[in-house]
Parts: sequence; C-alpha cells; structure tokens
Amino acid sequence: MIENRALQQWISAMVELCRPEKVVWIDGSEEQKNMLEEEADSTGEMTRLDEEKWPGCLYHRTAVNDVARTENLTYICTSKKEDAGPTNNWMEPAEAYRIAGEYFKGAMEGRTMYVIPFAMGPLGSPFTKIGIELTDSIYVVLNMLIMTRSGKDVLEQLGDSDNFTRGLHSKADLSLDKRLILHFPEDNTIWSVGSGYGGNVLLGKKCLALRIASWFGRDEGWLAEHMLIMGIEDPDGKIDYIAAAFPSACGKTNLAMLIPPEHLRKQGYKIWTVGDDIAWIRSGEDGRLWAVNPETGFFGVAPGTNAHSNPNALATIRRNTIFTNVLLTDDGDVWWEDGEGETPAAGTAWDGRPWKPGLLDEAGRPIPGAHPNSRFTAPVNQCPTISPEWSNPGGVPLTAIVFGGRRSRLAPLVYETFNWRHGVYTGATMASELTAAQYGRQGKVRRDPMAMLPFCGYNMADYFRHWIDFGKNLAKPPGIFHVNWFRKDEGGNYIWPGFGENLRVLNWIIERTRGNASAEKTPIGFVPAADSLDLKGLDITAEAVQQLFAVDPGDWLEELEGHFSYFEQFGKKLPQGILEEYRALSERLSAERVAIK
Ligand code: GTP
Ligand code: SPV
Ligand code: MN
Repeated sequence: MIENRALQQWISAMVELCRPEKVVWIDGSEEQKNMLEEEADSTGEMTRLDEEKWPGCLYHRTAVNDVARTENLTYICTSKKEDAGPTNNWMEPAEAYRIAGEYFKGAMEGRTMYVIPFAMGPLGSPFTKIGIELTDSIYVVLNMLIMTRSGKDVLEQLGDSDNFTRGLHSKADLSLDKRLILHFPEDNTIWSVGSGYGGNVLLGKKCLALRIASWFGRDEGWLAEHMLIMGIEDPDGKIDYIAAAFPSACGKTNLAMLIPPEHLRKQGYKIWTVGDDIAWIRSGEDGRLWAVNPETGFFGVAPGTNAHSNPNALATIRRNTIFTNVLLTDDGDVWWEDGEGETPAAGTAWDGRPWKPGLLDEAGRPIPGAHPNSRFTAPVNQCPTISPEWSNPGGVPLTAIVFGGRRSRLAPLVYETFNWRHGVYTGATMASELTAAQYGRQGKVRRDPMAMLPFCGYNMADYFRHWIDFGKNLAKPPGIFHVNWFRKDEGGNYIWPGFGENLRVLNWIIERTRGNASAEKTPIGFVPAADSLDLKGLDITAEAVQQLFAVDPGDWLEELEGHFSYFEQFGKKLPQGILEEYRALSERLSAERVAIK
C-alpha cells in the first residue's frame, strides 16, 4: 500500500515484538469504521447505544484500576536526566525500552494490531505533525478517528518521509504494575503499555500534542500548550481570540463552549469555539501570536455537563459520540451525575456493578453511577458554536492568554499581569486543587505551571526560559491574565456563578487589551476597578464582589514562600528573569503590607 521504508521497517520490528495475529491499516473510511464498531459491539468491548436516543453512539467501560491518566507511571526518557528536569519522572532510554519491551513481548498474541496514521493539525499546515499509532484496541482506533485527522490522506501527506512520531500502544494485561507511558523525544517515539484510558492511550493527545510537541516547540521556536482556544464576537462583529490554560477538569471545555448570559446575547455577543484542550502557538509575521487546535474532537468530562452548565456540549454529544465510564442502562441509555433528564431507576455503574439511586458507601456517602472522570469523545464539528476558523491552517490571532486554576482562597476572579515576563511568572507559579482527572488526594493544592506540570516534555526551567524568550521578539504580544472561577466564601460556596457568566470577565479582559476598561493596581496585577466589570442582572452582593477581588498582602507573602520553595528544585537552571519577577513581586507585596499597617 505504501512506499515508506522507515515506516515499514519500524512496523515490522514492532510486529516482531508484539506478535499480533494480524495487522490492519486504518484508512479513515466510513465502511471500516462501521465494521470496527460492529466488531466491538459484538465482542462486548463496546456497547451500541439506543439508535433513536443516541444515534451512532457507543459506550465503553475501562478497567476499574484504569480511569484517569497515571502521572506516576508517565516518563520522559532522555539520555540526560537533566533534560527531563525535576518535575518529570525520568528513565534512561535503553533501560526504558528494555523494561517496556518485556511487557510488549507477545502482548498482541491472538489480537489485531491496528496501524493508525494520524495528523495533529490541519493537513498541509506549517503547524502540523504526523504520527503513527500502533494499537491492539478498537476503542483507541474509534477514539483516534474522532480526535485526530486519520487515515490514508495522512499517509499520502507523509510520503516517504521518516519524520513521524512512532507510537506503540498495547493494553497488554492492564495491570497497574506493568503500566508505563514512556516518551522518547530524542527518537520521536512514544510507548504506552498496560492501560486503556484516554490520555494514556490516545497517543496524539497529551503524549504527542503536548509532551513530544513541547520538546519540538522549544527547538523550533513555538509553544505547545494545554489551552482552550475561543473567539469572542462583540456587537460590532469584531472577533477577539483568547487561549486559556487551566489544569485538567478546571473548566476549559466549559469555557470554550459558553453561552452568553441573556443581556449580552441580546447585545449581540457570540462565542466561537476553536479548541478545548490543546493549542499550538506560533508567532506570525505580523508580530502577533497565532494558535491552532491540533485536534478534531473533544474528550470532555461528562459529570456536570447539563443544559444549564453547557448546552453546547450537550448538543455536540447527541450523535457519533463515545461515552466512557458513565452509567449505562439496560435500554441503551447513558447517564451521569449532574447531567440531564431523570435519574434512571437502575443501571450499571462505571465499575460494572449494578447501581440504583440512593446507594451509600460505608462512610454514608452517595455512590456515583458515573466515574467523576468519565468522559465523552465527540467530533468538534458537531459543536453548534464551532468557529469557521477552527481548521484554518494558519490558526487564529490571539488577543490574550489566560491562566487559571481552582483556588478556594487567595486568587481573585481576574487580574491582568503587568507585561509578558510578569505574565510568564504568573503562569509559572499557577496552582490548583487536585481533581478526579489526576490520581491523588482531591482538593490538595499543587503547583501546576501553565497547567503543564504533567505535560511538559522537558526541563520545566528551560520551559520557563523558552516562554520568556518567546515573548521578546513579539511586536504585538497578547495581554496575559489570570482568572479563578472557584473562590469560595466562609460557608464553602462558590462566590462567582461561573459558566456563561464568565463572559463578563472575558469582556473585561478584551476591553483591557483595547485600553477601554479601568483597573486598580495591586501588587499582583490590575484588578477591575469598581463598576468596570459588567455585573448587570447578577444576583451578587457588593460584599461578595469585594471578596472576589480581595488581594491580601499577608496571604500573598505566604504564597510567595511557596513560589520560592517550588523554584528551589530547579537550582541554577531557573531563569534569571523568573528570579527578578519574584523579587519585584516580593517588594510590591511588602510595601503594600507596610502601607496597610
Ligand atoms: P480536561 O478535559 O480534564 O482538561 O478538563 P477541562 O479543563 O476541560 O474541564 P471542564 O470544562 O470539563 O470542567 C470540569 C469541571 O469543572 C466540571 O465539573 C464543570 O462543571 C466545572 N466547571 C467548569 N466551569 C466552571 C465554572 O465556571 N464554575 C464552576 N463552579 N465550575 C465549573
Ligand atoms: C486531561 O486530563 O487534561 C484530559 C483528559 O484532557 S486526558 O486526555 O485523559 O488526559
Ligand atoms: Mn486536558
């Protein structure tokens, strides 16, 4: 079928290692996809949902020990440990190949090896990277068909080039102690074994489009980021694009698809979704930044998705969608906590056990039917607000970059950083409370620079330096902002209503970049001046607004100690620019505290 020697040699070697019964090439055709769906449905690997309610939709449950990315089993394998840096797990490449090679040995016996040629980014775009994933999972194939451009067009584009990412995946026996997600940026190779879950196995996503791509981005002068991309159209029809980095399960999908509150809708504001998870960013000849969404699908969190929080997501997932680890009913329906429709009287929970409403665990807490990290996989072009520019090979120009996390305390609803380098510092010191998308104690605050802690494929200190340098030559750098939708009051309730109302904050951000919105200077940046954030029609007290924007220098000085101890691990590699920002912030905060006293 193809004349690519590098590709053929590599596949032969992997076949010899994994010993599949047969090899099937994924061509991207509808017929082949239907056949695979049939097969998955007949073997029970997946379940076809009710055709009337959920046309073209399938259901899948992963193993109970395999419901989120496993960051502790994820490695960057570089010749020098220093290149992976202190925030990544590291293994020496030869050792990593040897250990995982044992797990892959014969792992596909009696199974089919699927060859998925895929592209991240529009075919023919300067942004685009090609990968080949070999996998023994139909579930992976069907997800990759939604999430990436895959099939024979990609092979044509690749031609006889050996410039492609070599991805090898096997579920093997799904055991946790033989699970490894390995990245070899020096070889442009990814090996993933022992998992069947999302970000561990859809190798185009976190593995290629973030970890491997960030490595290339450093060498080639661009950025691969864990960011949504969206356009905000104002009543004059002008569209501003922003990219926003929030850690996993902190609101990227929701923000990218938001529905404007009524008064803004009436004024003519519109949202255009470009991407919900990953942005590849380059500087353009016009001195602006241009961003592309390299994916073609959404792999979104199901629980909490409902007609109030995200009607666009609901519309997107009505057909041709794969549901993973939600609740399944006998009549081919799916359901999740805080979703739509009535709670079913009975069903099968994410862990395969019978479920009904009202079940409690030993501690008396409700047992959920859907796993908190259960997901939908849906094609981007089914989203009602999909931007006409979403697959523009040149990308969209960025007005602003937004960082954010889940902070019950401390961080105000929104603030603007003073300049690019202060913005980089603010991204570098981002922190967020853990969610169900990570293993670990939920709610615990951890530093997650630019939401890239689990995804930066090289030394984080070099990443900070790359960011600082990247901004130096920009004639028109975007503004850099920080948001926090998750601040809570003493009673533990969110102060800000969030979701669609977040557009009010985005509008302030855009008006700031246009020089139209007024602000108050604080030590950490500019917060909206009284009355400059549109609060019309919101049921929120003046006291709550004050709480939302409070910047307490004492609390922030304490936070600053956290910055310092975080930075210590990078030793001499920490860029001077970061240290200078740290000192400047420290001085501003101390001066403010003295002034208050
Ligand atoms: P990944 O796909 O893991 O990268 O996550 P994500 O960043 O796309 O997060 P997503 O939009 O799926 O949101 C995750 C959770 O945050 C859901 O439970 C949402 O209901 C909740 N959430 C999103 N936006 C808001 C908001 O503005 N306010 C509040 N309180 N919760 C929100
Ligand atoms: C995330 O955890 O940030 C996700 C889901 O987007 S996964 O693809 O599994 O990484
Ligand atoms: Mn994500």
